[in-house]
Amino acid sequence: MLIIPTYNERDNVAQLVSRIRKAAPSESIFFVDDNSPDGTAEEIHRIQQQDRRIRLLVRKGKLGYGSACRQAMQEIVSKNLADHVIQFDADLSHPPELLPTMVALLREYPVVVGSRYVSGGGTQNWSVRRRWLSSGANLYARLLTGVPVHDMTAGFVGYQTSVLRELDLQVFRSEGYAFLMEMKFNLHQRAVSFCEFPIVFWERAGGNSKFSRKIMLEGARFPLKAFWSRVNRKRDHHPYAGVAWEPTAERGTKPT
Ligand SMILES: Nc1nc2c(ncn2[C@@H]2O[C@H](COP(=O)(O)OP(=O)(O)OP(=O)(O)O)[C@@H](O)[C@H]2O)c(=O)[nH]1
Ligand SMILES: [Mg+2]
Repeated sequence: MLIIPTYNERDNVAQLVSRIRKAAPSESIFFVDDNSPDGTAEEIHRIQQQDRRIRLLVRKGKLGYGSACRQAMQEIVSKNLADHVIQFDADLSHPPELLPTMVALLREYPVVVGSRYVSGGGTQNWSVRRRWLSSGANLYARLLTGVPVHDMTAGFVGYQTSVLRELDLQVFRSEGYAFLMEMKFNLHQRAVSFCEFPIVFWERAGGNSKFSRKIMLEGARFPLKAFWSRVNRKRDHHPYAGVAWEPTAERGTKPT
């Protein structure tokens, strides 16, 4: 099942669904729309009349990308709706033509990442500045989080549902693309392994980006928080961790 969060994507959804259907006719789609003022939900509702495999959840207002993905994941897990879950953007940046590859890899691997930063992957219609910024941000995220994934902010990601069941999604807080790092970090902490395959990411053709200063700051802060939690984890697993050490007159040595 695909999870596609939408906010003001009315002009993209028809083409998106048509390309998805050509590549993956039987894959269910779960749209989560935050009551887009441009009428995205009405457009999805119209498409739904001809496509029974489309689910639509309309929320009260703009609650964020991260929370949209989490809510859909929680529903899929709790109602056992599918054995795999694939996150996908509505702006045609991710190639629907690679869905069969994603689904095939998910039969073998618990988490599959459509990656711009492995051999054969890349970006189209991005300025040199944006390319540098994105690869710099990825390197920063990879080093601080310690997650061995080349594309830490990849949003075309598939999970076996059993893996999502292990996560406590309610404690996740990220709203923007930091959510993508938060997922990968938490899975890595649980020793889940990743498979990356190359994709070419297309700059959105229509509609507007929801990228904001707040989302950027959250994205810059998350790797720092992850690094701090790694340091604490290491300290907690230190042999002396949790052992109160009071030197005594007889035995002034550290406990062993
Ligand atoms: N439900 C919901 N969806 C959202 C929200 N913000 C973004 N989205 C959707 O999440 C996906 C990714 O958002 P984009 O605006 O493309 O963000 P981005 O890919 O980081 O930015 P660009 O590269 O400029 O496109 C798109 O399908 C959006 O419509 C939100 O607050 N709520
Ligand atoms: Mg986008």
